[in-house]
Amino acid sequence: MTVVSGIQPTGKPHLGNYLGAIRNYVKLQDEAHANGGKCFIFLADLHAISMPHVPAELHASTLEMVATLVACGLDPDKSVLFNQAQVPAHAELQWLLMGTARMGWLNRMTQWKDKAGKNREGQSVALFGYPVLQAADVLLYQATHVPVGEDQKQHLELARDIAQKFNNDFASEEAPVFTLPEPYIPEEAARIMSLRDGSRKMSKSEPSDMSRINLTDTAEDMAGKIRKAKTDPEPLPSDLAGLEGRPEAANLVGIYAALAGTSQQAVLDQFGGLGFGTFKPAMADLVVSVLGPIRDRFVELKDDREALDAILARGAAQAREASRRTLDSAYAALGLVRG
Ligand code: AQP
Repeated sequence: MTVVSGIQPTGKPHLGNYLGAIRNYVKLQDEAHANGGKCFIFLADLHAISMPHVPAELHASTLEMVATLVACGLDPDKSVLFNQAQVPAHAELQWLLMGTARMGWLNRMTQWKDKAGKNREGQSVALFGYPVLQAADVLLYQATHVPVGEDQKQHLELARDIAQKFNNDFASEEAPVFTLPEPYIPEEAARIMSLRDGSRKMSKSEPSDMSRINLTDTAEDMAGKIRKAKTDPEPLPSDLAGLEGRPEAANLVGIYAALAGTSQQAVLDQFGGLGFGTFKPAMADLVVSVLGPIRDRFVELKDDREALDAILARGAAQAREASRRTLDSAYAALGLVRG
């Protein structure tokens, strides 16, 4: 079992990142550790430059994200925790895979279409090639399990297509260069939506801070955002069918269930027939009880830059070592000779 996943150090990590991805990193880290497997979790700083960014803030944001991941339960003694910029093999393999990825495949990516909008011509080449770097990220370590939110499923399928075509074109069936990665997307909490609009995913880049619960928010901020979350005037239904056509209500029930570790039906058994005036304070208590301790640990860790830099340096050395063999095989398979 080899677990690989990454998160961009852009903006503040939110409840969607936590439930859709980070919580599963911790779960798989512990499973891998108990079974002699490996877990690589990286800060995707190379991905972050695909959109406008402030260079002077990138390293500080990266360290802040490391502090958040550790606060959430990632353990540098169990996982290899690093940033892409310190492991040149990521950028190198991306280039090697550029010859295999097809324009048509990338053109179909929903994230590209969403982020580029109507201004495709004005986007960076890096935004278009983003999924190829993502393929390199996981293929470098022969990943078997890739914990991601639902929005990244399409990119993982593309990584499989790239790996398959590369293996077919440049390797033998008996000795493939790449393992085909599997996405790990537990059904619950695969897609957490904005608190202001149940049709849009909760996102770091959404301008309104009221649309998301940041892992670094205070208890008062969290409770305030839940109190002001968009809902409808109806009470909660007593079965799942009653949530149809009510995206905001469905989102809040989904968040509650994911945090309480129960089913959405169990939440409706408890709150069906009651209004949001009762449900929201109960939800705020639950959110604060789960995220409050994470925030407290984050506050303890965030200013110790030396310790955070040391975690990244150690992880990068381990990642450079772990990625060498696959990178060498990819160069050799393409007929590229290096010294
Ligand atoms: N709303 C979400 N629900 C469930 N999972 C989510 N993820 C992101 N948003 C949700 C998952 O979090 C992981 C890390 O995300 P990322 O920072 O690398 O990329 P992202 O998808 O670009 O995150 P954001 O918040 O949406 O950032 P912006 O706004 O910058 O694009 C991924 O596994 C992702 O699936």
